[in-house]
Parts: sequence; C-alpha cells; structure tokens
Amino acid sequence: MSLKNKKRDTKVTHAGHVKDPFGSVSPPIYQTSTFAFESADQGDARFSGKEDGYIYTRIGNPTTDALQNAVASLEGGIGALATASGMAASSTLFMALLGSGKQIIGTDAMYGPTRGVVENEFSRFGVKYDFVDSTDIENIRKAIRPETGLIFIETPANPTINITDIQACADLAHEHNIPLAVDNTFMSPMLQNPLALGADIVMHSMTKFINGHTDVVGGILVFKESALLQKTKKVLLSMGGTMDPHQAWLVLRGLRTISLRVEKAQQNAVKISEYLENHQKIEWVRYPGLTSHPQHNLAKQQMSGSGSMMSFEVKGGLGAGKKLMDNVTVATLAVSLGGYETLIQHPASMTHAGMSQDARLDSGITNGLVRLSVGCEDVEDLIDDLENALKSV
Ligand code: LCS
Repeated sequence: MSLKNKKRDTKVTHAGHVKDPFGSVSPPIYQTSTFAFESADQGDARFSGKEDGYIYTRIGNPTTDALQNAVASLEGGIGALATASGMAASSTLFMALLGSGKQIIGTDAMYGPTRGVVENEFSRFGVKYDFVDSTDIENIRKAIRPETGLIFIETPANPTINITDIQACADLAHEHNIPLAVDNTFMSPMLQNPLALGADIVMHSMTKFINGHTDVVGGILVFKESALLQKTKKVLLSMGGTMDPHQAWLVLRGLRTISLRVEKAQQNAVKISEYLENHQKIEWVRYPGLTSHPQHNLAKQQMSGSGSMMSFEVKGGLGAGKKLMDNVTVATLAVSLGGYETLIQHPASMTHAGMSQDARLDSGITNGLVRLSVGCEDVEDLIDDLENALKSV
C-alpha cells in the first residue's frame, strides 16, 4: 500500500512496513551484526555502492530502516537517521555541520546536556556558540556571523515551554544560507512538523513520545533534502552512534500507539493546566494551551495541539516545590518525559543541573520551577494527587 496520500493516523499504523517472505505483520527484528555476501564480487559491489543491500549493522539494518522510514514519513522528510540516543542525534549533527571556527546559534533554555555538549565538548575543538532567547527572532539575527554553521532551536523548550517561531527562523536562516534544525521532542511528530514550516532538519529524542513506554533510549534526525542527510550519515556511520535493531523494533512498536497516547495525555494536560492555574498555592503555570502563555497565539499557529508538557512554580519557591514532589503518589518523581505515565521533576537540580545558575536564571529556569510530563492516567486521579500533595505545602 502506498502511504503517499494517506492521512496521519494511517501512516502511524502502517509506515515502515517490512515485506517479509513469511508474511509477518509485525516487522521482523533483524538481530544480526553482519550480512552474508553471495560472492566476493557481490561484497565488492555492495561496498562500492554499485549494488544496494546490507553490509554491517552499524552501516544499515532493515529493522532500523523500517523505523527511520516511519518517522521520516510522519515528519514529511525524505529520510532519517536513527541514533543510539537523542544526544547521539544532536552530537552527530553538530559533528557533521560544525568545525573549528564555526559557530552554532541555539535556544538558551534547551535541554541542558544539548547545550552542555556544545559548551563543554565541541568548544574544545574550536566550535563557537551563542545561546540566545530565540523567542525574539532579533536575538538570532544579531548573533548571525559569516561563520554560523547551524541554527538549532528547541520549541517548546525544555523546561521553560518557551516557543520559537519556526517559520521566521527558517526564513532568517535561509537568507544567510544557514541550515535550521529543530528539536521537536516536546511536540512529537503528531503535533508539530517543522519541515513543513521551513526547517531543514528535525531532531527527536525518541526516548520520549515516539517510543512512549519509558523503556528505550533513542534519537532520530529527519531531513528535508538529500545532501544534508548524506553528509550527516557519513559522520554517523563513522562515529558509530547508530541505533541497534532491537532498540529500533521496540521504538517502532511504541510508535504505533502515539496518536492515542498523545491525544489522551493532551486532554489530561489541558485540564491539569487549568486546575493548577486556578490554585491559590501556585504562582504561575506555563502551558501553550493557556491564554496566559506569552506565545499562545504562535503556539496555535505552528502546533496542532498544546501537548502534555508544562512547568509551574509553587508559591514559596524551591522548598514548596520539593514538598509537592515528595508528596505525589500517582505521578512519579523522575526525569524523562513523554511516556504513558505522569512524571514530575525539578530541572534546576536535575535535568539542568549541569548549567551554571546564571545561565539557568538568564534563560528563565527559576530555582522553583517544577516540570510536569502529563501521562495517560485518569485525570481525576492526577488532580486528586496534586491536590493532596499541595495540601502538604
Ligand atoms: N532533546 C530534548 C528536548 C530532551 O528533552 C532530551 C532528553 C534530549 C534531547 C536528549 O535525549 P536522550 O539522549 O536522553 O534520548 N530529555 C530528558 C529530560 O528532560 N529528562 O531526562 C532526559
């Protein structure tokens, strides 16, 4: 079946199907590190690229290809590269597009380690960086230099839920011939498609909504055109951060229910954001679906839903936030996000602890900020849980 003109949920259900001699409906797991050649000539032809076919799993594997094809189809890309983790995806992209003297411009409040790998590791090889408040496009414009090799935005950003205008960034980047990459992890391919808004590359931590079951770590890069894909693929295959076929199979299995999971979690999140916003012990709530979100209108333009990620601050700051986190029983106190279950965590001491306090505060990550990844439980139980935990504050 061709999925070309099919709707999103049909693609979610069937994309990446593998034709199998036994008619297996579920894609087989090709759990092999290497592939036999029928002759020395065939081995020669595979290596020289005269013949298509598999060689060695770091270079390519049918199960990993199935997942890559599925996610590329959902993001509207021409192809994708699955990686061992989300960090392997971003690092591989940085390695492919940056180099000594090149500069990257990024969203200031992005996932801590994505910023950290640039500041602490790529800088050792002469890479320059500017992390700016990308909610104001002028900050990106001011940071552009002849050496800019990549603009990398995260929207909504982890954990501030700040939203950056993807189309405006793409227009600006292309005026200067710079590729634009978007970390779309918080939205998933269900709620935002950056390539359609002009981005060149979409990145996901597939550990989150794409897998959705809190049991696999993985990442992916999806490309709009072949030259950037080939350039990045060359780096990925030699650096070796590729995804294992068993990991790919699990993620593909998780992906099949993404539509249902994202929808249910979002319905819960809308209600929880309203509940928290009206609670007398809550200072503020940041959720794209609330009209109080500073980029609520932009969210409506570029996202097809508000998702299930939010941050908020309990009155009384850090101490009060910790009390809340220590007293929830339905929500789990853990980092990560985008799974079927509700997770709560404290970015300043956990996911963003690697950033300096100054950089954190500059980018809006207050010491009292609590992040909530709303899951698929019954919303009444989630609200009761928060209500009980807030009583202890
Ligand atoms: N991008 C975003 C937006 C993320 O939230 C994460 C992980 C990554 C990239 C990196 O992906 P990974 O290598 O972990 O697959 N975010 C995490 C978080 O907020 N808590 O724990 C991990």
